[in-house]
Amino acid sequence: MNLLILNPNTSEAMTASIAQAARAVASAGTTITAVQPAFGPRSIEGHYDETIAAAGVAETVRLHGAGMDAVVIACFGDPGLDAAREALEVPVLGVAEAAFHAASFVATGFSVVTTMTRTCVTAEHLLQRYGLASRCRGVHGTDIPVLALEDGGAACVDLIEAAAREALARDRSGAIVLGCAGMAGLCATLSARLGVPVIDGVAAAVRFAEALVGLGLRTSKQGDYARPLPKQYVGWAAPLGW
Ligand code: 2AL
Repeated sequence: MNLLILNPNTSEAMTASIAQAARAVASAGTTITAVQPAFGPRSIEGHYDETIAAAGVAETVRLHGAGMDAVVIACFGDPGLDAAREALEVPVLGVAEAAFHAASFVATGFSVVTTMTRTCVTAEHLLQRYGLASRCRGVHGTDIPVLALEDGGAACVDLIEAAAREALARDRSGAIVLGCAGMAGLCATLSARLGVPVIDGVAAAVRFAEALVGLGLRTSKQGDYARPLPKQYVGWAAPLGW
């Protein structure tokens, strides 16, 4: 199957590390294409960044969605997820959504360890939206900037490990969700060090996407995920209208 991994930020280095993590877990028959928007913030660390990035996601699925069997939006705020589902018929998964579900399969309660503390509220809002807030026992910022995770983030691993240990104890959690797609390459190291399930949403989303395609499931076109209504878009967004 053809799987599009869409990094909503515009860091080429992060797109490359996300693609590497995705290919490491993908099944033999899965071809990964990793892309990023042509415009938008280098990293997504707040509501403003996320709003601009969501428009980049919308444009990128229009440009690269054809011929794909599934799409993964690889930023922990899942920007543009519902818009991408409207625009496409194939399954579209967000990495936060995938990670929360994976964690719920292996622990009664999990903690999220993320980047900037200001992004914690984004994860909390998503947990509410996905109906999984009762399974999350805490969302913790490390104040590691997203771009510090470029090139694998090896320098950050000790900080993330320390935050995860504190979260496991304080929250009485059984698993850790990594709260940034840029942490994907650290999952194996942190799993080995922490001795509990550590969930990287990129890996979880790749495997869930394969499962959905294997089940023959597609995005419902009944109701709100129907194609966007045709209308004129103006200004720089003119090519994005249907
Ligand atoms: C993210 C992410 O996954 N990519 C990005 O640019 N920002 N999320 C986060 N919590 O920092």
